[in-house]
Amino acid sequence: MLNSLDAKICREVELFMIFFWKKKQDTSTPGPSAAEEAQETSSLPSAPDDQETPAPNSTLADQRSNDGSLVSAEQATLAEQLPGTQELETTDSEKPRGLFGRLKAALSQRIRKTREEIVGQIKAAIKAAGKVDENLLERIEEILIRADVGAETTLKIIEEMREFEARGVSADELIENFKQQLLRIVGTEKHLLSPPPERPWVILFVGVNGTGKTTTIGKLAAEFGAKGLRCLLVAGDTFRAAAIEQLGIWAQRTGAEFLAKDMGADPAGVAYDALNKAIAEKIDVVLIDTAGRLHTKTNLMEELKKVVRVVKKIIPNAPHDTLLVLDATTGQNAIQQARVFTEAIPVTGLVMTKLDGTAKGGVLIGIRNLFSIPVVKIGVGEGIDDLRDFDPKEFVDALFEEPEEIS
Ligand SMILES: Nc1nc2c(ncn2[C@@H]2O[C@H](COP(=O)(O)OP(=O)(O)O)[C@@H](O)[C@H]2O)c(=O)[nH]1
Ligand SMILES: [Mg+2]
Repeated sequence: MLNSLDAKICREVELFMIFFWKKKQDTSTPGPSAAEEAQETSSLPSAPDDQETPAPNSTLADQRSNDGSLVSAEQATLAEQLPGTQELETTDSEKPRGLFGRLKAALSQRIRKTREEIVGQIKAAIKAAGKVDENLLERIEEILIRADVGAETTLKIIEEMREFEARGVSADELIENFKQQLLRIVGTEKHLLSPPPERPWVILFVGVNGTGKTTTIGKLAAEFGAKGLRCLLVAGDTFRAAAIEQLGIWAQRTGAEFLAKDMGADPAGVAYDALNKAIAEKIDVVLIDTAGRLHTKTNLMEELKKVVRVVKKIIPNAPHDTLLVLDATTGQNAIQQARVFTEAIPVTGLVMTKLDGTAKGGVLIGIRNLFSIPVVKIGVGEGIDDLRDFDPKEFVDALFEEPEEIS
C-alpha cells in the first residue's frame, strides 16, 4: 500500500516534471509564422470526409513518463526546492496515516454509496450465506449488476468465483479473492495527466451534455494555476450561450485566460484563434471545451473531428490529450458513450465524474475492464478541489474500507 512517503515522492516527481517542462519551454522556438498560419487557414478543409492525420498518441506516450517510481536523488532535491512542496512535509507522529491516509479516508467517504452497494452488500451476503455455493454466487451477480459493473464484467468476475468455489474456498477467502479480482481489472498503475515536451499543452474535452466537461476544465485550471501554469479556457461549446458564460465564470474564479466567440460560432474557428493566442502569449495549457449535444450524433462527431484537424494544423502533436468526460451516475450509458466517442476520435484519457453521491460507481470497474484507455481523473464533488488523480489501488482499497476505519 502507498504510504505518505510514496505519495510525497509521486507529488515531487510531478512537480519536477512540470518544472523541467517549463524550463525547457522558455528556451524553445515560437510557433508557426503568421504567413504560414494564414496559408494554413485558407486551406482549412471544410468537408467532413477529409483525410485524418494519424493520432500522435504512441509517440507522445513514449516521450512521457507517467510512472513516479523512477526518481533520482538529484530530481528529488530539485523538486524539494519548488514552491508548494514543503506543505507535504509530515511529522513522525502523522506518518502512519499521513497526507495520503487522509486523502484515502476522504475518498472512501466520497464513494460511500458505491462502497456500500458493492463491497458492503457482498460482505453481508457472504456473512449470511456462511459458505460459498451457487446461491451466494447468484446473489453476488445480482449485486454487481445492480451496482452498474455491467453484464460482461460481472460475468467475468462470477466465472472466476465459480473456480474458487470448485476449489472449496472459504467465505473469508472469497472476499479477499474478490478484492484481488478488482485490482486485476482496475489495474494497479496510476496514469497521471502529464505535460508533453512542447508548449502549449493542448487538452480537448469531449463528452455528452451534462457529464461535467466545463466543471472539470474549471477544476483542472485551478490545479494547474496552483502549480504556476498559465491556462487558457476555450469556449468551444458554442451551442448554448449559458455554456460560454459558465466557462467564463470558471476562468474568473481560477485566474485563467478566457477565449470565446458568439453563440453559434464555428468551434474549430474558436480553437484556431485560441491556439494562436496561446502561442503569441506563451500560455502553458490550453483547455478546450466542446459541445456535448448537437442535432445528431454524426454532426457532433464531425464537429469534434474538425476541431482536431484545425488544432493539428497549428500544432501537429496537439491535442496532446483528448479527455472523454463520463458521468458515473449514468451507469451503463457511460459505457455506451465511451464506445461511441472512442470509435470516432482518438481519446487518450477518461475522466469519471460524480462518483460522490452515486451507487452506480461500479461502472468505473466495467469501464476499466472494457477499455484500455486509462482513467486519469475522477470527480468527487462540485467544488473547485473535487477533482483527483485516479489511483486504481487507492480506489479499490477505499471500496474495501470498513465504515469504522473511515475518519
Ligand atoms: N456531484 C458532482 N457534480 C458534478 C461533478 N462534476 C460536475 N458536476 C455537476 O454536473 C453538472 C453538469 O456539469 P457541466 O460541467 O456543466 O457539464 P457539461 O455539460 O459536460 O459541461 C453541474 O451542475 C456540475 O456542478 C462531480 O464530480 N460531482
Ligand atoms: Mg459545458
